[in-house]
Amino acid sequence: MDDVHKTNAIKELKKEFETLTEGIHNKDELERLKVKFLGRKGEIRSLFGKMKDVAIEQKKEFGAGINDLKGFVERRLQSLLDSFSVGSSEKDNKNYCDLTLPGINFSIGHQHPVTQVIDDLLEIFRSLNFDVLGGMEIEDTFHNFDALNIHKWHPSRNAQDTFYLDPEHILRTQTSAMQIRAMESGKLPLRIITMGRCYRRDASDATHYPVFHQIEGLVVDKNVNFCDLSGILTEMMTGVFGKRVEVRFQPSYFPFVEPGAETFISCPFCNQKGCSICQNTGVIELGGSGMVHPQVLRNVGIDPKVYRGFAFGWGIERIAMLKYQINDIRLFYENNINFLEQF
Ligand code: FA5
Repeated sequence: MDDVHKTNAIKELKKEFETLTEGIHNKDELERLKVKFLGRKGEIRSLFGKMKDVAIEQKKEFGAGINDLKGFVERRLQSLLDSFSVGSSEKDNKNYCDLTLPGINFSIGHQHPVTQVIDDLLEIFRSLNFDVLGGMEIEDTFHNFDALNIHKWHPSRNAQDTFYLDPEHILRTQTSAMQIRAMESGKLPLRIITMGRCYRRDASDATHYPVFHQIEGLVVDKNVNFCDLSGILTEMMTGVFGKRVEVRFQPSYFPFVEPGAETFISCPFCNQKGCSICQNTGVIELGGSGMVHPQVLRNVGIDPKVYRGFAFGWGIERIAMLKYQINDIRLFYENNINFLEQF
């Protein structure tokens, strides 16, 4: 066998193999091709059989050429096999990556509905030029009760209602304690809000929880009145609900305001026609408010003949329940991800 012939035999076999691979559509056809080329009586074996006809000095080169071809055929057959394995079983091909499969959903954290309402309120009051005060959850009885005109015998001081840390320190029951701290600062006029957690030994039910949030507002100036209070509360609720709501006052008693009022808003869901949310009353109660009691001003060294103030304190969960139409406050604290993901 001369040089030309042996080179041609290898080249032609390679060409034939390449042509045949183009017509392969499944594993069975692939298996038949494998037997034809790599089988015991296959083409490559028969090429090796021609070795005996090759001159002794060319045997090495001829053998290397067949081995190269064999390697080429094996690699090509394997890659075809891999491509047919795609979709049948991932195990067959560890490198397989099906780009058509849906991606993995990563859970993205988001804000708790109560935090969302707190952020809304912050934005509203910043736009109304209020300062925002922080606050402490552990308060002394002077700021939480005494300075707010809450007498020693008042039932809210009872250990059944308040969490005492020691006889003079408690978990604050109301953000009104911050009214005193704000006025003690001596800066007048004052225009502040403060928000945060409050604690009461209330049994939990659909509208009460032992820990809850309040927003407290306080304005102290020389010439403020109930109309200003009404205007601020109207702005606040219109901002929260995104539509005009009206504020209505009903006389009520809080030791630190005079006159004091329970505060209602027109139901933003039925425009006062009556619905299940407002229990057909057309209005919804949201918290207390009133003109700061002259004695409270005196308690912090402010002359009530010169300055007047108004204040309000509302439950934030209550606002969030209305805004998102949630009928049980406990849902906020159960940390059920399915519930929280809706907001
Ligand atoms: C007060 O706490 C007064 N400090 C409010 C105030 C401030 C009046 C300034 C006048 C001037 P009251 O106890 O009613 O008032 O609570 C106010 C709001 O806090 C309630 O309307 C309610 O929305 C919320 N709240 C009270 N207790 C709970 C509780 N256990 N769970 C959830 N929310 C509560």
